[in-house]
Amino acid sequence: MTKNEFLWGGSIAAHQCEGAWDQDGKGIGIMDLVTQGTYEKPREICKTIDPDKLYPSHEGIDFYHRYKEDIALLAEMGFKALRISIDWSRIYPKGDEAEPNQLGIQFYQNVVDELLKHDIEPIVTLYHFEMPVHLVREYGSWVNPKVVEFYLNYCQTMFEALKGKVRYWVTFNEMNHIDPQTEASDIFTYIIAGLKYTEMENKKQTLATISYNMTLASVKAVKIARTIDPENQVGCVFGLTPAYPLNCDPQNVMNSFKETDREFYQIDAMCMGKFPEYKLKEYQVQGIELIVSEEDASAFAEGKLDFIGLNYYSSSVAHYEGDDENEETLFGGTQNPYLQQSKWGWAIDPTGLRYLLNYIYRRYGLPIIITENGLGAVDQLEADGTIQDDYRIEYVQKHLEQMEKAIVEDYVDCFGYLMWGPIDLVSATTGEMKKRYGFIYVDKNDDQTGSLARIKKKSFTWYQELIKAKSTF
Ligand code: BGP
Repeated sequence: MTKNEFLWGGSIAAHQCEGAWDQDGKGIGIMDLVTQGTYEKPREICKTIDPDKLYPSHEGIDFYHRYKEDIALLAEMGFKALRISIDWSRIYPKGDEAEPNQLGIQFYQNVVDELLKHDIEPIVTLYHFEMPVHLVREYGSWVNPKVVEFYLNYCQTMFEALKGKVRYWVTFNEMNHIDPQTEASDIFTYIIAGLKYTEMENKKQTLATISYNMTLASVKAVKIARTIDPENQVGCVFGLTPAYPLNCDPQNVMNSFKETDREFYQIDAMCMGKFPEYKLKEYQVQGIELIVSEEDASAFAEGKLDFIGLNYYSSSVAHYEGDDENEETLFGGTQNPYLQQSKWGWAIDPTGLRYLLNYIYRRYGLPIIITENGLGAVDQLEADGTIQDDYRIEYVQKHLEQMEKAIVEDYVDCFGYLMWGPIDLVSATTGEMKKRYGFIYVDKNDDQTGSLARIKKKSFTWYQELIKAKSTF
């Protein structure tokens, strides 16, 4: 990669693509216990593996064995960067071992070497819903500060193992869905911390503690990364949704601000050098106990992020006076009449991307990389072997137009665009293969049949040409 070259590329996550869930010493990760679901039927979170049920992470798209072929295809598209995640349970199968699993380390070294061979910058996420189940069962997950220590030990192992090869690190993916102020669905608290919301005792206290410990773990990881290699650039990825007001009723505008803003307190903590006072006061009033020790305070001061990763898929409509706040929906709620939705009910809103890029940049002044964006859609494999995914091209194109406006007209420092799931993979929220994002089709169906063959979609060539045409803004 030449300096200042815009990082065109994509993002994938270990549990959604690797498969090989029990090979080469890997332990059981939290997502290995989650079944196949659909839009209508939520994924089931099991205590043990039931041989009669389907668990999509077990095979994924078999990236574990096919990474060379897959990376070659991404290189053919001209990718400048690929964001991967490391599955913690491959490195420390139970999470609390004294020594790491060398085969797990070797796999990621191989993947990173393969990327570098093709001149693709690896961007490595250390925690993308992949936590050893043992840490949840034995230690109670992130509620326990010991888990912070295990996480830091794991991070240190990977910083050392990939030193000099990986420059961009991401401490966590989307921890922002953890917020004690909101009701959560089981799948969201589970994917982040391995715990079901409905089974949590003292929900607010538990969520606040988990969130605090993860935030603290992130700032401490930043410091370790820099100590090991001052060249390391460390970010954290947040999945953000602007919540628009239903109308200009000032109360609704205020609701909109609050709903959008409530996902920012962890970013404040990671970028402003201290855990925000407003959050601590909020906790105090609610009887939530949280003590920021002196040691924690210096960790926040010393572990500020180098960049912010933004996952953006859609906007929403904020709760308004008189609506039913308790309505149980996954990204549902009130639909915006100005926007169309994907088949999975996600509002398609390119302008929301420009809005967020501006909001984040003006608040923190840090470089931003779009770490996820894309359209989950049903693709049709035609008889002639082609996939005409014009809807995907249109989606990405429109979002890129807004990104360009943010960079060129609003002067936002955005240094890359990583499309989510450039090769079809398992959906995180529903577990489906049918919900496809890729430029590359994977022949695999929800009943786990299929040859796993990779087929280029129409969007493959489109993205390839786009990358060729534009190396900076
Ligand atoms: C993000 C996650 C990804 C990815 C994406 C799309 O929140 O970071 O892992 O899955 O959402 O969601 P889904 O796969 O459910 O369509």
